[in-house]
Amino acid sequence: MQKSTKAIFTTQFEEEVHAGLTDFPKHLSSKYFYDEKGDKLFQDIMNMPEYYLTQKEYDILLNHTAEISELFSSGNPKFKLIELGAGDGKKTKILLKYLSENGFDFKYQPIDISQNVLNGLEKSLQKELPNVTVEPQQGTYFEALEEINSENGTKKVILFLGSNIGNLLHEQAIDFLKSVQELMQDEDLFFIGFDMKKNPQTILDAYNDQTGITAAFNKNVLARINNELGGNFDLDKFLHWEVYDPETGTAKSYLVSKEDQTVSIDSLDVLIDFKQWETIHTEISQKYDDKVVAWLAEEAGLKIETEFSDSEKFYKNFVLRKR
Ligand code: AVI
Repeated sequence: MQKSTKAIFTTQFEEEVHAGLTDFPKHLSSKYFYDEKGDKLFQDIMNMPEYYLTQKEYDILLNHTAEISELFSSGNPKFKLIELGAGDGKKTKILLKYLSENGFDFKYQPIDISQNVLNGLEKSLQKELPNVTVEPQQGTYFEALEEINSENGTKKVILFLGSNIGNLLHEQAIDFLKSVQELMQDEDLFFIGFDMKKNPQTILDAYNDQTGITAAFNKNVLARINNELGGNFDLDKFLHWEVYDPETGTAKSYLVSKEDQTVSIDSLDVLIDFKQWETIHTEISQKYDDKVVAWLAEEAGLKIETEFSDSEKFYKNFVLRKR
């Protein structure tokens, strides 16, 4: 039985952890995977051979650099390249290098919630691509886009890479796309990555590596509860479990309790009971087909201008415009 007297939460993290672990079935949001250790684990995931997404998107950008750059500058040659959730910018640097070496008139504006991430990116760009004008902006995507919109007459090319949209349920994805669409002008472009449906085994392997990096990444939400909320989760008493439904295209991550156990979380003043084999659902990683992408775009008031893909059609980058 869950026991809690706490009703007032000081952070959203506290509130959502409480709500998720006292719900049935239990769930936690994948946005809480990311602290310094989670960021590093995600970097390691992106370097794993099984996690094809990063390499495929890298290949697309590398094989179509000139075409993509021309598209970005078509109509109005001066533009602001705005990246939502820029991370280490490894893939974006392919475009930045080409744009700067070929005299394109642009500024790069990475947006991230983490000032730490932005500082690292700015430093590496100063060293590797000193001619690129970088204007980092810390904050949520929408705050930042709103601010940029107030600079009249700046054409925006918005990048959202990595199939980050896949961590949202369709309904949330539509809301997200709509919010971006509302902040776009007619000449603006939205360049967005979608991981496509493929052999289910390939997808399962990407989220179930034998080295245990994805398991550690998934369990990092428990480590954060321990570190930040005074929890006493024993991470070894949980299994990382991945399922993929080829019909819906949804990959789901779980943490499964290996035994009956009770966990206390001091700052929430709560005891959480787990039955043996009880689950915590932690993440969805949605895979798409052309029809679903077209539907999402339509629902959000966007139209597909063009698309780029790798030779196996594992992954696609779509260019969207306001309808
Ligand atoms: C960030 N996001 C798109 C990744 C994904 O593929 O869902 C996070 C991830 N989870 C497990 N591996 C990678």
